[in-house]
Amino acid sequence: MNNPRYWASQWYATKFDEEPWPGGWYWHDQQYNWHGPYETERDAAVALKGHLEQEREASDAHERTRPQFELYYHPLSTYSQKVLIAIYEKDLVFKPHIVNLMAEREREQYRKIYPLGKIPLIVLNHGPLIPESSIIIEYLESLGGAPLISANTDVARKTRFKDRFIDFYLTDSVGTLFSESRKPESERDKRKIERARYRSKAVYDFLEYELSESEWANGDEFSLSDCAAGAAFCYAAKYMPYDGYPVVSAYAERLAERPSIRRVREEVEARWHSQA
Ligand SMILES: N[C@@H](CCC(=O)N[C@@H](CS)C(=O)NCC(=O)O)C(=O)O
Repeated sequence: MNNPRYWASQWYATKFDEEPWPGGWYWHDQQYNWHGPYETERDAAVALKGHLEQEREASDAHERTRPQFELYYHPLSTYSQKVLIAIYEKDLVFKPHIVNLMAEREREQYRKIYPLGKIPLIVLNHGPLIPESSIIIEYLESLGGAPLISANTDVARKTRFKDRFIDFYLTDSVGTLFSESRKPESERDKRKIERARYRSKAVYDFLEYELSESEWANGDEFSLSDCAAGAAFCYAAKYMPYDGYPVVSAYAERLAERPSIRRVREEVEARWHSQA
């Protein structure tokens, strides 16, 4: 065979007999650089295969580190924590934008992106905005990683219910108790505080019963509702202790041990220290 061409993918090994190169077998890369000479066609083909594998690995590594979306959030925001827990569970890559809503200019700037000024928010590469933590997590399901919403519609409905229940009646109530606690005693709204305590207690009562035989909020699989609880329980015990709720208390400990939640709480700690 004189000077044969062997196609391997779009690149090939070929044999040159004459100058300018020493005779032997060669392969060329994407930039048309020739590599060789090799003694045999097989040696050239093996070297070419190695090169293509290296290129594929480099491209896979690049894909794995390429942000899949942008996230506007703050490490101290409970609803941001809920989404971060889901992101860490799924091991997704994102471009972070920390938004400090306490800073007026930053808040105004952020409202140009999302007029309601609420975090978290994700922005997809091709433009659309996805606000609302639960809807964001629904979207994250399409990006792969560990599923957080069951394919079984009945299980999924219960997961979504617990997510909403925890958000509306625990997270928001803990938020109220926190903001009221920062006011001087005389300015506190007693009715608001009472309602927040009543609602938080209703969530604890429900979880105390519901979790008595399961590891996570919706059975034995960690799910969307645990993302909500992992975030709510970050501050809940301080304003609404688990006294008299042994099951809730044990669940809170399991949540605290979960690597995704530990990571989120380490970021909370780091943020507090950097602000101190
Ligand atoms: N229902 C929304 C709630 C988001 C929310 O209230 N985020 C808080 C931070 S944890 C916020 O943006 N607060 C600023 C504001 O209400 O203006 C969700 O689930 O994402």
